[in-house]
Amino acid sequence: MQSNERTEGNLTRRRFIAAGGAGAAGLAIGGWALGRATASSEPTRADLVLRPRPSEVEIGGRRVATWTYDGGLPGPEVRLRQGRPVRIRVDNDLPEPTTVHWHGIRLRENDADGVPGLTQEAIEPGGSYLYEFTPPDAGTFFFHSHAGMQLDRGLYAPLIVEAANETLDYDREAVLVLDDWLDGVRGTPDEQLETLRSEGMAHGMGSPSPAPGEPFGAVGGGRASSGVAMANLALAGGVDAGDVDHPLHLVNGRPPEAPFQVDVRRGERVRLRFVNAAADTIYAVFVEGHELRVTHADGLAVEPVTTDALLMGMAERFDALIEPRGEGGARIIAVPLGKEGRAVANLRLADSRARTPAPDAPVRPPRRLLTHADLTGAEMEEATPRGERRTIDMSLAMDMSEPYLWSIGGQTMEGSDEVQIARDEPVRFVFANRTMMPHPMHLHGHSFRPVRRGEGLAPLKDTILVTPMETVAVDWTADNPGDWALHCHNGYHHEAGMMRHIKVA
Ligand SMILES: [Cu+2]
Repeated sequence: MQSNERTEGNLTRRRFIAAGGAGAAGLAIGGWALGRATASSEPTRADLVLRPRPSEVEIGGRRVATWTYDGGLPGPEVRLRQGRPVRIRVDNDLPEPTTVHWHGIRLRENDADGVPGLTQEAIEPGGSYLYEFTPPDAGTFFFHSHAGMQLDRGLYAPLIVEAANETLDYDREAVLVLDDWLDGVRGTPDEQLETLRSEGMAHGMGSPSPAPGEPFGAVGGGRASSGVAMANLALAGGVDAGDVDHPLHLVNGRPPEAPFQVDVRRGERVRLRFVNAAADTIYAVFVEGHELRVTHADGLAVEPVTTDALLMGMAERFDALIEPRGEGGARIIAVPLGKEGRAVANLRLADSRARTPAPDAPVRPPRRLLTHADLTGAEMEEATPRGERRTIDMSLAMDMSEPYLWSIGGQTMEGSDEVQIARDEPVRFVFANRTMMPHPMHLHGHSFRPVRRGEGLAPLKDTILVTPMETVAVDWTADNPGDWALHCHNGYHHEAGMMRHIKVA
């Protein structure tokens, strides 16, 4: 089970910076003893060892059999320093092969990217693999298994890269990892996938969650983006937002009836790092009675913008500042689009006698819902490429040759062509979604910018939500040679063909 430090969760900035200087490699690991991997019996020296293994975890008082990293749910938070090399050894104690992917890290070391069959052979049961890389960017990331349906078990954890020079001013931070949960409660993810393959998507759909009262509006007050429109449709039951009916929605491994607590003081600036680690669920996330000042998307800085709620596709991350106010704290709520239930954590005010509202109490609806379309990217030092940009069709579709098969650019992963891109070539991927299902599209090793009609620099993203029947184009420059995955981050779609091999050489 989780250590006390992990459960309490809230490291103050001062504490984690101090911890950051303690490890031999400048590595701070939330809730972990430093240096545990240096015992003489270890076969390979590493700064940190992860042990994926079958575990029993407690979720709101019930014992659940699942797979975790080292017994915790989520796994141990890993904190790295920007620009500092790290060696992480993974000892596979699972009964199946596994790998670890460091999601969103634009690592130059292709063999550390963790895609089985593409960047490494999967780690066999009883085997080990040493991941060595240097995180180039600071920010909010996460790591997870990239093998089979293992992400929809408990094999995920936050990965925070601390800036070499932090410019954001805040007093305290909390990491909030969202997850949809069924493993050990309603079968296993593998059984769900089998059901989808044999019966198709009609099975297992949840009925729509209760709408938060009124439809969401746009952040700028103008025309709502397609993401806002989809969120409103999903809440009204007019569109499917997932394939699987997950019985539980968790924040940091906790259900609403035993919520994760974020302890804060009135008036301080709190940095909330949100990670959507769900396999099949898009969330609308908000803190009741508080505005969110969004500062980062997918780890990287954006022009700060104020909203009431965030639309978070699977594998997206957002950082937002809040200033706690009011009496008795507030609930942090993630409403799963098109599904029942909600995920809840508590913002708990120090020196307050009033209580936070009960997890299932009615929700005061947020108004403005922020999507990537509302963000302006911060200028990075990257050069804007000149000359022609090659456009590549990456249409998102169902492949009709089997009941549950998803394709990108007309091909499913099995036997597909490599997409060959020359080093430093400027390219545009066009994600034309020809399905009634949203797809969060993720590219490894690079970030891209969504193409905009209006002015303003789009934010850099590594994962972008493409809503039903929408077309989103993204521009990027292939400046990182290697074999990279492009895939939908719906774990079920991904496993059912929705991945391509991008070769940059
Ligand atoms: Cu998908």
